[in-house]
Amino acid sequence: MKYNKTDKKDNTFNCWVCSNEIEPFMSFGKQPIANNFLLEKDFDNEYFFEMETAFCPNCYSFQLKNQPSPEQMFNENYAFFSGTSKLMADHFKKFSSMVLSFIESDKDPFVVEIGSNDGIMLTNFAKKNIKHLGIDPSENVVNVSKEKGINAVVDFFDEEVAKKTVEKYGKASAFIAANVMCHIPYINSIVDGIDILMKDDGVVIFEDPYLGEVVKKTTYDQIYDEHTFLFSAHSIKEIFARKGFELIDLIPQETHGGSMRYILAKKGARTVSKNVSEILNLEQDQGLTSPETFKIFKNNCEEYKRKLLSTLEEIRSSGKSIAGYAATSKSTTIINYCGITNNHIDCIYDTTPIKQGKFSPGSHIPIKPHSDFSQNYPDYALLFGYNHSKEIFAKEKDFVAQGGKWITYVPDIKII
Ligand code: DWN
Ligand code: SAH
Ligand code: ZN
Repeated sequence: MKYNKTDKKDNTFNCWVCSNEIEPFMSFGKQPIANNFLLEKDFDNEYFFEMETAFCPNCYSFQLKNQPSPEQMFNENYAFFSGTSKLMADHFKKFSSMVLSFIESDKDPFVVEIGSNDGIMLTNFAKKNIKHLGIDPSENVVNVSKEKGINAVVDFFDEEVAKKTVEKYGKASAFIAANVMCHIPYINSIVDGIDILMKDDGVVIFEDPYLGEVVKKTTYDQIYDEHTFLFSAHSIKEIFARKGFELIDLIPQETHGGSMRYILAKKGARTVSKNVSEILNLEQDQGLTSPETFKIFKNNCEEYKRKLLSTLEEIRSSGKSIAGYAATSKSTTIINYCGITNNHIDCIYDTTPIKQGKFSPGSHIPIKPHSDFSQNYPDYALLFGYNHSKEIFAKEKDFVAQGGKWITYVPDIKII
């Protein structure tokens, strides 16, 4: 795998995409591994890194300067299981139908998904007996997908893995990914791999949290160790142009607080939707190609940090209790950047068994099973899983009925 960490004496580094020399515009301070829920005995050895963000004006990539190695983040103890959200399962069912509509004329369809996790997407292809392969380096989640009858391997996708895949299975009709492309620092090797893997008329469909939404709503919690990049249509266009791919469609998504689905094919192979030029123009208007935008973003992050902390402190000083709801990866940035501790929130309730009984990364707030929530309703619940608010509000009506209040911070800090 190609992963060359840069470590220069000044604060500059080479853009992960185009090697242009760039400098971070902001630091979120020392951050831990966002999915490293840990036991008390491991507190002293916890890994931290300085989380700094930069924008490359040459290829428009918004990126982290440093992050832990991919193996430190994605391994047999990975704590995120995609299947924890029912609405996401519905979302991926619809995603799979769209993929099929693109490859319906292919007599021998073959779908490759990277970041296939517990099989939430590929189960839709497996059920239809469509040849598929999932590639994901986190063994525990891959094992769950295999139990569902999915064909998957434990590996980090890159150019070499693409070659091995073609040797074993032949070329792919569709390369798909959700919330994983933005996790990969050696993104050029991924594009090389896609180029090797794809049939000439193949289609590339993936989605990730969208930079335009993060800037608009100041959802800086999308920035954490795993997210090397926050993409825009401009950055994806640049990243794929080197291998002759073009954007053929762009479809905004509501998932994960605002995402973008990117659809690409070899230049000239498929019709280009008018959405592409429309969204590229909107990005220009929003300033997603300009470094000035990120100076404003930095100020907005600092203001949100102050506001959230003062809201929590005000509630605590009135003697009321607060608990976190959903120990999301995103909450690691909120908690550690804002300086939220066990003095602010008593615990975080979460449905994932391997997080329960452990402590949150960095700030060491206890994680409790979701089943305990209704036994000990707090006065206020801080909604770390705001991207699942529809699903969560629907199942927590009793919390509100008995007088509980939600604290949300996207798009604004509100008590509801
Ligand atoms: O990009 C990524 C996305 C796809 O998923 C990964 N890098 C990691 C992960 O991010 P996240 O942890 O912020 O994802 P979610 O889906 O916002 O949060 C999942 C967490 O929320 C799980 O620990 C389960 C919990 N949860 C809960 O306790 N009650 C979730 C739901 C829907 C609930 O009702
Ligand atoms: N697609 C799922 C999971 C996203 S979490 C969803 O949207 O819910 C990101 C996943 O990407 C993790 O399971 C992680 O193990 C995997 N991953 C990270 N780097 C990868 C790489 N180089 N190749 C394939 N998968 C990778
Ligand atoms: Zn660049």
